[in-house]
Amino acid sequence: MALASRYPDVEIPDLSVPEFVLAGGASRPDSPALVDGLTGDSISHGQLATYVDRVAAALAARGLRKGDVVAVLCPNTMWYPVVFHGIARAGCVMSPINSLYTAHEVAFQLKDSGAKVLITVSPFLDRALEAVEQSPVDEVVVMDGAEGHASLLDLISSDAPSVEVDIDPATDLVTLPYSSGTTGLPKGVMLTHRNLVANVSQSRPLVELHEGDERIIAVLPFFHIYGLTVLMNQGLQWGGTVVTLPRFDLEQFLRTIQDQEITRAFVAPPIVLALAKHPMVDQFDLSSLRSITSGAAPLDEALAQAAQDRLRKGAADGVVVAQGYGMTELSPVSHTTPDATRLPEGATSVPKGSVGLALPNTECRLVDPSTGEDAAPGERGELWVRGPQVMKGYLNNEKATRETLDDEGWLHTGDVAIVDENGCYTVVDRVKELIKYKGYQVAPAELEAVLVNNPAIADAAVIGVKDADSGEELPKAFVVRAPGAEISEQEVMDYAAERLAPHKKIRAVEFIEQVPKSAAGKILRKDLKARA
Ligand code: AYL
Repeated sequence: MALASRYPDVEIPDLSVPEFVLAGGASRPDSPALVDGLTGDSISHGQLATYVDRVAAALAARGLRKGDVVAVLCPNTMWYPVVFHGIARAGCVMSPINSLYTAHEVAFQLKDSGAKVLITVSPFLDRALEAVEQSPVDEVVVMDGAEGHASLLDLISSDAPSVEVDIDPATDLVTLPYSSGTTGLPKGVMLTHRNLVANVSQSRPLVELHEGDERIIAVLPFFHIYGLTVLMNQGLQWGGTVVTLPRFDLEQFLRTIQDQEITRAFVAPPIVLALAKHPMVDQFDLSSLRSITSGAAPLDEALAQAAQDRLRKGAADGVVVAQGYGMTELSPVSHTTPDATRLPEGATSVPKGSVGLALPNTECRLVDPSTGEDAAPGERGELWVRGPQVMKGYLNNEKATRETLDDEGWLHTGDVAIVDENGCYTVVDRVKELIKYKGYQVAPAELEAVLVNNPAIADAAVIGVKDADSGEELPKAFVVRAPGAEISEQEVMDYAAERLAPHKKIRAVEFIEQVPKSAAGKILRKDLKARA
């Protein structure tokens, strides 16, 4: 039985992402669209539209055509949205790469996505070039410039004719982020123009928007779909100002909220933890904030309350600290906590531990995974989601697509949830392999594949174990030593750390005789969890 959204459906404009998003600032061309939180430099909405047109023209002049993939390896700067929309306007597909990836991880994504161009920044150039050697990329653009490479300025000052690419929003891809989904290695998630346009449109009725007066802090990375849709595209579509920070530093974050009078912060749980606990928070005036929304990993209810109480400084109202929920495969949002004035009829508040309500145009089911039947009212079940934000599928991986997205269009999230009588959902468990470390994905299968490449390791299995102090999930490896091998715990951790981005570090090791497996050879992670 499908559970309908408590909100009436919204109309989803039949537009490409750049047409839809950039229209948000069209009536205020001189107001800032983007601000560099470190320097205060800015790009106005009018400039943004011009730069996007130029980047698209320059890409087309290089021979890039509709559907070609352009990868971007770059931290958050105010130029990232220029690049993303330029790529999209040219009809190309932007594949965002995690800034912390090793050359090996970058190469995997370049190869798998079939990227033709890589856009990066000079501090990452060595790593980028090492990765490009093993890939189909034929040009590397260095945004801030480097000998022998075109720069962003070169693209923006191009005098190539503007392009009019015929984009079908319903079928043409706009972005290809990577996610491991419920099982296995990272896969390209095919998101269409319509997926992203829908997700921004669907989120709108839950926000009490202050037209022309919203400033969003963008410290979560644009290379993750959360940053791309919620921080960048939603913020720009609102006609707001998106203030970028290249990395999370608590003092910079707090100072930027204060100095730029930030109204909305979309964050992950570690930032809420800092807001609740760190002494430095009291030294800044954060009273411009209207909401802080946390997503990407579970947020402890008491922690959310503590952060809110502290920031309100005893006042009865003020900033709301609440949660949203989503998944790369959902563009990414399916649930969020509305502003207080945007609650659906009959509802008075959203409990702090809840991820909020299903967005408009979003249907949900809670299904007992063992029987495939709908869970009884008030009971837990695997969350299935259907709506216009559901991905088209995984790139070149029909099997994984079929395992995740069924014939009726339901996306099986691998998360377990409950819903209350007001339609507020709470995520209570995760039944998929995925581990979340500080909101980042860690795919056990990827770590296992790295470990078994070590000749001293005969077999390995990785699970997440909850750390009592931080509440974080830590990747733990169960390792079977090869006969006669003497590899130590530290050597196992070092071996993985050399090959993988820092958030994928193995943080605990246990040696075992044999990895428990089913008759079909599947790792019995439940048994390992019980043992840990
Ligand atoms: P991915 N509580 C518990 N688990 C969560 C939550 C939450 N609030 N949000 C995300 N997850 C987990 O693809 C869950 O297991 O996308 C889910 O399947 O990196 C997985 O993270 C998906 O990880 C927003 C906007 C949340 C974006 C997002 C999350 C995008 C993370 C809320 O407003």
